[in-house]
Amino acid sequence: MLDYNVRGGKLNRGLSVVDSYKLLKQGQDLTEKETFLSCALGWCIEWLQAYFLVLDDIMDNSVTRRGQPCWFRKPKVGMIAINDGILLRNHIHRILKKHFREMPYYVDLVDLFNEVEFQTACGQMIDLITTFDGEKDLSKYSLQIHRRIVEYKTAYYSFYLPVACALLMAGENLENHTDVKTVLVDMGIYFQVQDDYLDCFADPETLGKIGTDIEDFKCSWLVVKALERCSEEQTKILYENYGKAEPSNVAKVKALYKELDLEGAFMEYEKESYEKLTKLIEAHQSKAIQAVLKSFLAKIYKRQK
Ligand code: GPP
Ligand code: MG
Ligand code: MG
Ligand code: MG
Repeated sequence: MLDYNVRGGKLNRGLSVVDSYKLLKQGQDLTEKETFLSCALGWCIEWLQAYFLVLDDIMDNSVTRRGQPCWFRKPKVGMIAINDGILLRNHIHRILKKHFREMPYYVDLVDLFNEVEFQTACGQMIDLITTFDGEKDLSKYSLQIHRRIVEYKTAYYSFYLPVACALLMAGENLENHTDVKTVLVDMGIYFQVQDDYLDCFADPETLGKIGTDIEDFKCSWLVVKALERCSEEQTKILYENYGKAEPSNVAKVKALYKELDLEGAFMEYEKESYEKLTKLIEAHQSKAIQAVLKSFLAKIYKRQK
């Protein structure tokens, strides 16, 4: 179960703990213990990610993940996957206790993981209740709602958490770094817009997962942009076909996305986001923190998977 679900990802989040910690140490070599501890924290985030993905794939009725069937789709697994998700989660705190209990920042670390998990579950809740089957209504979808969902379901655990872990290891008080959090949350929103875009436009072979956002009636960045650009006639097509599982309905939505040049809209958004984030980063007073944020942005800019 661990080999199947924890491995096989890009390790962006986990490696960012190690990379960020190195940059915060400004070129000093890490001791063996520091390397080990930053790796251990990186793996805690990868286990957190595995836990979220195992459960998210059940909730989103997904088919594949990281180039293989979703864990719950394995004939011998099914809904046992829910308990596996819980076990993955429990191990985070076992790893923290085993390696960090003597550290002065242990309580802050435990609190950080708990808070971020809570924020993610809240984001997942809004994601799920806006798509609730009984009240499918596209007119309630807007950029504000999209932003609220993705800030909570993605940005905190994917972007703020790795850097916050590195800051705690470096002896920093997180309350003094709310400006760093703001930039990372914006970066996380950009990352989830990419995820929404790739869900429809990437090759599933490269992406490692088959998109389900159209079928699932998700408040995706694409559908929000489409609604902004649609004529009356096109709006009708969208209302009639969005959120249905039949391939012919999905194909009509995809054809409409092409007609509306959402690929172009995304390219433009990507360029603007990159410029905006770069400016925000360069305004930060600390060069070490600038380097941390820039290296994270470089990892995701124009990603294909
Ligand atoms: C990504 O949404 C968000 C998560 C994986 C958080 C899940 C949170 C839980 C509390 C279970 P997504 O559904 O767009 O991701 P993907 O496209 O990878 O399925
Ligand atoms: Mg999903
Ligand atoms: Mg989801
Ligand atoms: Mg997605």
